[in-house]
Amino acid sequence: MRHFSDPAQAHHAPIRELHNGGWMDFAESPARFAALLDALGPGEPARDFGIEPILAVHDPAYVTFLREAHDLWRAAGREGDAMGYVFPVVARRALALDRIDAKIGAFSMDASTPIAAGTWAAAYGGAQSALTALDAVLTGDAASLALCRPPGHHCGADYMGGYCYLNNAAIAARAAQARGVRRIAILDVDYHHGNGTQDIFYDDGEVLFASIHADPKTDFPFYWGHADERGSGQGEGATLNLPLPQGTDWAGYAPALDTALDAVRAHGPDLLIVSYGADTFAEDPISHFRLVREDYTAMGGTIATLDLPTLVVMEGGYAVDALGGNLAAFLRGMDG
Ligand code: SP5
Ligand code: ZN
Repeated sequence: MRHFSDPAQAHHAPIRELHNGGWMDFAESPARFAALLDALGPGEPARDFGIEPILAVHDPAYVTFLREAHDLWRAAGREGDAMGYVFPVVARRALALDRIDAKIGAFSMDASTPIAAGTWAAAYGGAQSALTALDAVLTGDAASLALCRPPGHHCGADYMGGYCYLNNAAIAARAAQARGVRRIAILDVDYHHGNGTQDIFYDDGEVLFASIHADPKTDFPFYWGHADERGSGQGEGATLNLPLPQGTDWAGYAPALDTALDAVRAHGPDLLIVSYGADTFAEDPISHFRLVREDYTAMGGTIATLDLPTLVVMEGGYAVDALGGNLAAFLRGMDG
């Protein structure tokens, strides 16, 4: 299948993230993007569909914040990457405060999503990659791939988190709906629960969100992704969470994938969007599943049995040396 990306995606380069009370090197590194291009070739450039499809998902005040945050940080006399350290808890008043630290806290959920000089341009380019790959599917390709980086599935309509700033899968889903493809399934196979995507579509009965991920009792993002979260209102039953324990291998994973695919079939979508993360890999440095290379081919092959027009959007995967090979193995399965 064809793949799409934007060169700006290489220039988002935060230095470090806060984790378990200490600093670690930022795991979502530019080297990931280089590894994907190395393995798959340069692919095709993203076209620019403008800001409107981004604003169909994200709050305008949040988008303005993302664009300005690094400049505001520098204007406050700070060095390095913009990063929050105070976060409003649920039910605090929404206050439109000016201090950069107050803004960051209000628009984010964690301290592992720094804003560097190139962050906005990279996130914007990634979203355009998703929109360009979507266009390929809507104009006749059976499947296409957006090499998004930074990833998207942890950020919601008005917050960033988990290395994510713009929700590429959600932006593509809303853009497809604007073009008349109303019924959509998003299948999220990243190691982490896609809390942002879930939040965006929680009340929406047209978009199924089905996710297989590490149990949030033990893993990020902790507060979402539990099995009893099933959607609300019109969206009740259109969210499916399949948490699995640390240590899960393909024997444990495959039945959950079958359950997710049954839900996709029952939903009857006209488009499938796969949020693909390779951080389920046994050697991933920040994750704890035990999938191996050949399992990704099996995963892709199983998903292909749905026989739906499919957009694959890149999410996580931090074993950089294996990342391109793992994605290529998945695509081999998808392509049959
Ligand atoms: C898109 C995506 O995969 N985002 C993941 C964000 C996870 N952030 C918190 C990671 C916790 C990592 N545990 C690290 C152990 C390092 N020894
Ligand atoms: Zn992940």
